[in-house]
This record gives sequence, structure tokens and C-alpha cells, in this order.
Amino acid sequence: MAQRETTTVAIIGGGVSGLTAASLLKRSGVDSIILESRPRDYVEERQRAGFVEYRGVRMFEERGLGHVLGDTRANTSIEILVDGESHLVDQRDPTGEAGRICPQTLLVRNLIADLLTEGGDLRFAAEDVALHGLDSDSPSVTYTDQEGNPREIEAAFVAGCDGDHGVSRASVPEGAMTAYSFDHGFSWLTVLANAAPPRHPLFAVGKNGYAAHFFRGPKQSRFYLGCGRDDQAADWPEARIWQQLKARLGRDDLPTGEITDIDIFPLRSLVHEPMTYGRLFLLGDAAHIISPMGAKGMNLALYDADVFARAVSDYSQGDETGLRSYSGTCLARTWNYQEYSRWMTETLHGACDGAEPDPFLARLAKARLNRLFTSQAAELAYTELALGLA
Ligand code: FAS
Repeated sequence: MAQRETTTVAIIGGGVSGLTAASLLKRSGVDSIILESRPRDYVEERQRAGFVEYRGVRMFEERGLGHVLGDTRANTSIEILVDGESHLVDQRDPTGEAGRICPQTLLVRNLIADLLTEGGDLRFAAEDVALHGLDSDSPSVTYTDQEGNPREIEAAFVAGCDGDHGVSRASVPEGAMTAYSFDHGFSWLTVLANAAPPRHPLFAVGKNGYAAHFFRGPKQSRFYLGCGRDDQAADWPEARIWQQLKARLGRDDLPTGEITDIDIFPLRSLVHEPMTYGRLFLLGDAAHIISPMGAKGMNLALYDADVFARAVSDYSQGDETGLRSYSGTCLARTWNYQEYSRWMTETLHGACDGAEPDPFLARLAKARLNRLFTSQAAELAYTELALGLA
């Protein structure tokens, strides 16, 4: 017989969206239980994004959670190399505010520590998670706990924060949501290495192809290389990786180091509408996937968590408007960021010789990039989006 308990919000998934939602709810006096399928150390070690936009920084600071960003530095500018020629693009708003270079790993670790310190209910290694009665007023979640016991949680709401392959969206009946997808047509080789990070987030375009170099720790770097759609990791031995990075970043003296992780993934985008089904609310990657080109994946997850937590807090005060408009509000930002990320992808990849098969479009990409470097209005519009203020 399953042990039963109740809570206000059952949160499926202890990644950045689930943890942020639970922390914000806790600060509004709303209780929740997080069920995470993986063990704690796995979740804390998993490498993902590396930048929190200014909107996210302000959200954490305003809600008394500024400390979860750790001692991280402001992202005041990005560097774009065009055939080796360097261009710095300001990343501050007119008042000087900026986002933070904050590895997702660090943010997740700090959110877990803060939530547990605050008495939050976070359950790791939860298996067989299943959702029930989502179209009723009292949905429930069943799972098997670490000791192998069957458990059941009854809740007013279920937050699906379990990513693109989780159980939450899979629990929505066929036809209740529409998926909109886009394939950018190429892949990225992603490399994690114990190599010195760059001064600024660095993008490189040109005749040798696309590359990027980002901070992931004082002695750790994340690199990206544009590669063919059918490329396999085996096609990229270490010597070739460093040779290509040095060529594309235009640095024969590029500091190298032990490569700790290599992966190849196709650049794709995906949005599910609406982001709700009955009492189920989807947050983050469970609702949308975005090309990492604009560094918006984690930031959209933070935005959804903010909108959801405010809506549930208002609901507990008798105001349902936030819950009713949750999907519309989050989709408006999602599509805005999808457009921004597609603009970034088309512009930076399109400006690489040979990357854009249509020479007319390739020249458009170079013209767009050139406008970013020469027009203050274009730079401001770009920075507003990068900061999450548009
Ligand atoms: P998450 O995937 O972070 O968290 C979902 C959680 O749910 C996980 O902990 C998972 O274990 C758990 N879960 C899954 N199924 C479950 C179940 N049945 N029951 C209970 N728990 C379950 N974005 C960038 O901007 N820059 C990057 O460099 C970048 N790199 C990325 C690399 C990879 C490999 C991936 C997958 C994404 C990357 N992203 C990047 C995007 C990333 O930042 C996501 O947008 C962000 O992690 C989304 O957060 P969540 O929605 O919380 O999902």
C-alpha cells in the first residue's frame, strides 16, 4: 500500500527550473516536493549552460537568492572574431547592468544547498514517477523512493520540470499540445577541457568555420565547433579538435588541456503549445528546446520558474489570473528568444565561408554582423535581448 501525503506543488525534476521554482515558492510560503530521478552528485556534476542573463540575476537578487549565483563575474562584453579580426560587443544596459558568467553546475549546486538549508523537500533517486488525474482538481504523483517503497503525493498542481525526455509531457494525452520544431541543419561538437578560459565569451566566424570558447571554471573551458550533420565523435580525435580550434580561433598559442567531455548534437529548436494541461504546468526544456547559440536555454527555464511561482503564490491569495495566463506569458518570451537564437545562428554560422550554401544569404549574414559592429542602435537592440530585457 503506497504511503500517501499532500503538498501544494509536486515538482517533477530537480534541474535548474524545478529547483528555482521550489526556492521561489518557498520564499512565498508555498510548499512543494521535488522528485528527481538521478542521485544528487550526478545532478550537481552535470555540465550545461554558463550564462545567467541580467533579468535572471535581478530575479534572484530581488527574491533574496542573490547568493546562489556565487562569486561570479559580470558579463560586460562578448568578443566576435571575424577572420581573426576582433570586435567587442557591449553586454551592459545603459545603466551598466549586466548578466553573470555563472556555470549552470554552480547555480544548481547552490540552489540545492540553499533549498535544503531552508528546509525544502527535495527527493533524489525517485524512480517510476507517474502522473495521475491531471485534468482533475487533485492530481497525484506516484513513485518508488530510494528504499524501494511505493509512495503517492496528492497536490493542487504538478510542475513538469523534467526536461525534453521526462515523464511530464509524455503524460499529456495525444492532441492536447502542438509541437513546433525547426532543424538548423548542422551540428555542434561540444568539448569540455581543463584549459584556461577566455577573458570574454568568444565567438569566431570566418573561412575556417564556426567556433566558440566559454568560461566554465577558473581552469575549465567549454568549446564549440560547427561540424557536419553526419559527423560522429570518432571523426574528431583530440589532435584534430585542437588543430581546428587554433585555426578557427586564430590562436596558434591557444592554451590546451585535458579534454574531459566530448559530444556532438544537432542544433534544433522545439516549442510545445500550450505549456499547460489541466493542473500540469510545463517549465523549461519540458516545454521548449532552443539552440544554445543565444545562451537562452537555462534563462528560459528560469523565466518559466519565475512566472509559475508568482502565479501559484497569487493563487494562494485567491487570484487565478497568473495561472490562467501562464502559458501565454511564457510562450511570448519563448518565441521572442527563439527568434533571437535563430538570428544569432543564421548570422554567425551564415558568416562562415561555405557554411551557408546560398551565397546571397551568406552575404546577408555578413551585412547583419557588420551592422552589429557599426550601429549603436543595432548593438543596443542586441544587448537588450542578450540581457533578457526585451
Ligand atoms: P534539466 O534537463 O536541466 O533538468 C531536468 C531534470 O529532470 C534533470 O535533473 C533530470 O534528471 C530530471 N528528470 C528527468 N526525467 C525525470 C523523471 N521521469 N522523474 C524525475 N526527474 C526526472 N544551454 C545553454 O544556454 N548553453 C549551453 O552550453 C548548454 N549546454 C547544454 C548541454 C546539454 C547536454 C543540454 C541537454 C542542454 C544544454 N543547454 C545549454 C540547455 C540547458 O541549459 C537547458 O535549457 C536547461 O538545463 C533546462 O533546464 P530544465 O528545464 O530544468 O531541465
